[in-house]
Amino acid sequence: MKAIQVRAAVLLMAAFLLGGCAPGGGSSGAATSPAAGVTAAPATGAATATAAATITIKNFDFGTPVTVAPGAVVMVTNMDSAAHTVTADQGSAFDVDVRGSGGTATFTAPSAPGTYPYHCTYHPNMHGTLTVK
Ligand SMILES: [Cu+2]
Repeated sequence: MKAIQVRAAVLLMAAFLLGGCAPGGGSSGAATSPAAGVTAAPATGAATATAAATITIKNFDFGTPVTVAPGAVVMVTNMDSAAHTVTADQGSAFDVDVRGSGGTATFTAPSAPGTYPYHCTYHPNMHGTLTVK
């Protein structure tokens, strides 16, 4: 009886250790998809204005430059406590105000391919670039 219990415990531990190996393999898989937050994944399902890309503002920085298709919906997430804007440097290609502390906003990317520098109207030292192609 005792021996069986010990054996079961050993098997459980072995299973745990084997299971423990899985995250190691998983982490190498994760390394292949660091751009997941930025890529324009072909959206399936959820038809309602699914964002093609997300700009995440953090520490007064617009983060990784984003590339989207013409007219794509771009989501902006603001992780700072301060409010920010995503405002095209030239013309009125896009201009959204994003509340702080996890606030979000969306805007539609220009339909003309090109590189669109933008800034924050509250913090003129903040700059980013949106690429449309
Ligand atoms: Cu700002």
